[in-house]
Amino acid sequence: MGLMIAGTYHAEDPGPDTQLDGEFKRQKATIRNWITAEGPFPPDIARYHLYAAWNCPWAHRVLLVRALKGLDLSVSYALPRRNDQGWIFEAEGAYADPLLGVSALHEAYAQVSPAYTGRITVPLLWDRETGTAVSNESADIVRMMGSAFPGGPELCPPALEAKIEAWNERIYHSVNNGVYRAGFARSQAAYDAAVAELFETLEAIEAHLAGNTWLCGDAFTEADLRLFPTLVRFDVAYHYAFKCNIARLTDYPRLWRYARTIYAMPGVADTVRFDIYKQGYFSPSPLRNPLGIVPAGPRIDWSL
Ligand SMILES: N[C@@H](CCC(=O)N[C@@H](CS)C(=O)NCC(=O)O)C(=O)O
Repeated sequence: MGLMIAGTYHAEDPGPDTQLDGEFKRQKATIRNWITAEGPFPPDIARYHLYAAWNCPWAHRVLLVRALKGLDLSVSYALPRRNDQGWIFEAEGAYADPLLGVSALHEAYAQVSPAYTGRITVPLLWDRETGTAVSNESADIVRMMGSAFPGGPELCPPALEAKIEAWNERIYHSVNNGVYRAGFARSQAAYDAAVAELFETLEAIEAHLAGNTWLCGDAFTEADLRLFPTLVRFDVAYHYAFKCNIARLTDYPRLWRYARTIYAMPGVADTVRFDIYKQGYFSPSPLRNPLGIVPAGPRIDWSL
């Protein structure tokens, strides 16, 4: 992971997210404006552009909102493997940046502020009208897009907000970020704690799904949307690359059916790229995968 300091990008490992006790702590996002009718960023989808990467689970949240709401939001996809410039783009093709034509994402961040200091992350929501970024926090982007633009399922109905928040909080810590806490742990103790919490929550969700179709009862909500990117990467990436191997997703009958039900929702399968997940999570890493060899399997049938 790298870090931009006063406008200059520094490639770094372990980067700012790993503490001395070996525990991985994800830093907070730095750009947090909101799309609102009254503010400088009005709900006009044609103004906005998304910087994403297929393998990033946080960017995947935004790709899911885009798909489920049928939003006409243009996207630049970074190459799945970061290099010493972080997230990079090609000059043309599927990994080009048609908006600003940057070759590395840090160049876009430098346009937000020439002295920008912080991590260079996707997703990044861009406003072509003001030539700056709206937000680099996926949780905010999902919430603001859910309410600012019509169409698709109501992701955060006020009556369910407290339940949604409770699941979000638990799932973020132990599952979405939990897999990273396991995979990026620098000590046995940090790994043991992360992996135990992860599987405890998966077991709790498996039990919950015995009497409920969705996390918050009868309706698909933001909580389900935020769980899916981790589930869809689980068996091809986290199980092996991040040592989350107490069980596979396919070992949990209800969770596995639930994940396939989301996968079957209109537009969702188009947001998923299993081969790219493997490319990304099995990138060369001195700590985790020095030779960068990508495993061939597993073979999984996602049909319902
Ligand atoms: N808080 C951010 C986290 C995003 C994030 O950590 N993205 C990762 C990719 S999966 C990234 O861009 N990492 C690059 C880096 O840290 O250098 C969000 O949820 O939007």
